[in-house]
Amino acid sequence: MTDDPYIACLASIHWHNDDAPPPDAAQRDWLLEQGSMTLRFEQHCRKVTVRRGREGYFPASAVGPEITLLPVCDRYWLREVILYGDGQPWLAGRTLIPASALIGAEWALTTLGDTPLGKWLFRDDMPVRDYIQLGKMKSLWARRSCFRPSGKSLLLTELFLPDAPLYR
Ligand code: VNL
Repeated sequence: MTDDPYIACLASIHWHNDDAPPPDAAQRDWLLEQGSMTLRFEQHCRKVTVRRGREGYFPASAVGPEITLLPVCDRYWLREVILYGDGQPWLAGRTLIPASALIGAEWALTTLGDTPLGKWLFRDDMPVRDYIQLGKMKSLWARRSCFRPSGKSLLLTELFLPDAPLYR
């Protein structure tokens, strides 16, 4: 388990269907951001930094319900982070990718270290994003998306923490 309470919150997000109350216009603009959230955060602070939680291969049995959103595989690469804007926690992020997809360019995903994922994902142009599903953890907004770089599947979950600029 993770020792960071914000990362632990990623497991209790309630995912919305179309019937849930929508975010207000300003928050909606953040939540439906198509480009890199790291880049967007960088416009609201001097420096964005990453602190990693769990990172590594996990068996399918350890992944949780979101596994149904990804291709079947016996193990998955998991990366959990907190993203900070000028030292304030702004976002809890979780990335899940089937191990079978970590070939070719995608192998670099395992070597990101403290470099934000967006620097890799958005390096050339906009990768294909299947959908954005919104959700909430108490009063905090969350979203998740499946990206398809070179036909592979990458599930990103992002929880916007209380200090994040979208609540201002
Ligand atoms: C990371 C950075 C992940 C920014 C994110 O969402 C994010 C990361 C999953 O470095 O892992 O918005």
